[in-house]
Amino acid sequence: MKHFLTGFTVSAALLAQTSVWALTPPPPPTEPNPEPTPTEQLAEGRYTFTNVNSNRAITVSQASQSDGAQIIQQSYNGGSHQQWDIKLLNSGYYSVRAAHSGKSMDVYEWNTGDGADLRQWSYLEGDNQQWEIKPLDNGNYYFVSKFSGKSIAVENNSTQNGGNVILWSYQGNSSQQWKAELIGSTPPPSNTPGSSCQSTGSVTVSSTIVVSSGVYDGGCKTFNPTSALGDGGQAEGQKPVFRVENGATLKNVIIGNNGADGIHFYNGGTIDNIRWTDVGEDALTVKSAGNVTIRNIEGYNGYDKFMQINAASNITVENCVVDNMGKFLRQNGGTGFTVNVTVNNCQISNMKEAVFRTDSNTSTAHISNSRLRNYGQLCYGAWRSCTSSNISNF
Ligand code: ADA
Ligand code: CA
Ligand code: CA
Repeated sequence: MKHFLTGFTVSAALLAQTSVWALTPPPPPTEPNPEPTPTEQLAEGRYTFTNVNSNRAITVSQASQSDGAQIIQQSYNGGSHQQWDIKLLNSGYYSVRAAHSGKSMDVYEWNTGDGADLRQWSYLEGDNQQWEIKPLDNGNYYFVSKFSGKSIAVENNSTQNGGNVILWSYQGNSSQQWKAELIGSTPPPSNTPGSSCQSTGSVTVSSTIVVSSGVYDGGCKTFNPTSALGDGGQAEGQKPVFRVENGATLKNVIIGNNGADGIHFYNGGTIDNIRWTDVGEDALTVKSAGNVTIRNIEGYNGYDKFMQINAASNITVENCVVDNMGKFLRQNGGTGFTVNVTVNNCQISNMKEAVFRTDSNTSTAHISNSRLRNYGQLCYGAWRSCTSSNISNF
């Protein structure tokens, strides 16, 4: 049974009277462990919590990102919506936040009663979002809400997938006890300011600006292409706003709302402190082989690709914020040359298809120390290797 407290308030007294759970005899206490593992306060980290009665994991229903999403029990399948980051607060209680969303276990609608619903909500450090996680002699744990003193339980002692997770006075039942399994440390929040430019004025660009040596400093002006370069839509063959060649550097640039074909690289180069306010056909393209360094950038609202890679290259991306694209990086379809890309300290969200896509089985990708949200597949295609480390979801 899904709890019926949705969108309107029902008093705690009414809940207590009408809940079926109150009428169901509790299951027998768990078998005492013959050699009890000494239990201890849980260390901070990322955990799964598995119900002792049902052997199912505390899960945010359908991996929802929304406030108010149901918390239920499901067989554990490795999803980050079944993983919880716990942190000891100054109050002496823990925060308990879903790894996929960063949102908190929350006593829904500040309901003090037995049968109150447990939902996901943005973390506000409320008393209804703070928990004791108490060790038992049998090696298991139970949760106590700082707000209500009630314990986390599975409604009606359900053993089924989808069984609702609620609050109830602690009675020692196995459906109120949880196995805690540490699966890793909580990744640190990354520091991803993107570009620091505030626009200092605008420049009209009617032919591509070529940066062929040294450093071109755009002074944080907004560069607006005319229709001579393209319209920033999805037509191929538009011209770039900047062309960076032979190891030169382009820095302190805002590319305005007609993004045309962004920035092209020939024989390697560096871009630093760049913002695309509305990515055009794509944001940047590697046109010939080289080493490309990309740092302190942010880009928004590309229809298809952010980075288009049309030649063998080593690409380093450091500190980026990229939102709302088809793909973060695409090696040109059907090509077999080798691209090695490393991405560090980035925030990537709302990719319709993937973060990394290639058709080349010699190419590699790695992303580290980054935050991801709603990104489709991390690795799409034939990658020789495509790996990640220290990723958090938000
Ligand atoms: C598409 C298109 C390629 C190339 C690329 C790009 O992948 O199929 O031919 O134009 O875009 O560089 O934007
Ligand atoms: Ca294209
Ligand atoms: Ca293009």
